[in-house]
Amino acid sequence: MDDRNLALEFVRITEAAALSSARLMGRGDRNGADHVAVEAMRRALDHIDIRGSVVIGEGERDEAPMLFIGEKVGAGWRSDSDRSPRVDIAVDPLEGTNLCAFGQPDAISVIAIADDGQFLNAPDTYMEKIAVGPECRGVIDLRESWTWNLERIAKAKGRRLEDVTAVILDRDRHRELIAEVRAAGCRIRLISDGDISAAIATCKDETGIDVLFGTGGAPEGVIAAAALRCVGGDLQGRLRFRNDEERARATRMGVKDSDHIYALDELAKGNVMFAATGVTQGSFLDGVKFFGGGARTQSVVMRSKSGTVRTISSTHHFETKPAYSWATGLE
Ligand code: VTB
Repeated sequence: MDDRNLALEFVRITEAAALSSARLMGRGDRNGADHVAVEAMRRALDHIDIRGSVVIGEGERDEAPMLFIGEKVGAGWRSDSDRSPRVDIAVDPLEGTNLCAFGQPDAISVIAIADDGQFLNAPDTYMEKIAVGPECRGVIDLRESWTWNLERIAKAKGRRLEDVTAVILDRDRHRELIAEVRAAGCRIRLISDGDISAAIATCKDETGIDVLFGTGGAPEGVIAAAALRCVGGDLQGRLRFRNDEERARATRMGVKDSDHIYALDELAKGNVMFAATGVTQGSFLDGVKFFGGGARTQSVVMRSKSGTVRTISSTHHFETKPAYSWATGLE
């Protein structure tokens, strides 16, 4: 894929989804906020000259009306020429639906693109993860204890354990993990949702986050892996099933060894591209800010091939921008 030219196009997609859902920030309606993000993203995708297949999306065809796994998206499918690139698409139109619904930080809209067949077809189950920034690439190991990993991270960063900060989803299932990290003497930032943002935060010094630990969504693991491939971070993941049905679903989707530890490039291989726009104010991206007749957004777009990270601040004027009104319905 000629992802150089596509990069800016993809930012428009996450901008559209972010603008739509940001309008509903704090209204307590997570499904509503998600729904408008999905719709805007789906419409925006349809204007891009690609032949895209959704591999990570809103769920299986029977449970999601749009952006379901296997859905074909992009203008390329409607043209006779075979020129438009075939790409696989992983989306989370609103990562952190609760964060948006309650006006909490770090809700983002994300999309990741890879060549055909390069993303893990992750079933909609859980994934246990460790994610770190570039300085700790190659030092983590999910087979080892959390303490072992913390010690290696502290060493790689030339820090005392007391000065290492782990971000962990605040869930009952993490009680032992949290106790172990506390016993190791490390700092913890507990978050209510949004482990894609948290994984990316490990790659940015200003966030003060050194590592993401714990179990979140498997699809989110693949999207986070795409982002970390672009910025030179590292992530390992192991699928975790809540019941036999989830296990069976994973087998149907081609998972052979359910205990396999996926390395970064098994989750997202080859050339990948990642774009995200902030919905609510966050540690890694600013949220959408409205003004009379328009809004400002902040996005990031990055490619694994070049490693270039572009931060894009945009000012949108809804009246003069049919490109957004058709996708978002905003005026
Ligand atoms: C995470 C997080 C998401 O779901 O994947 C988490 O990144 C999974 O855990 O933002 P739970 O099922 O316990 O929520 C989210 O929080 C979205 O719900």
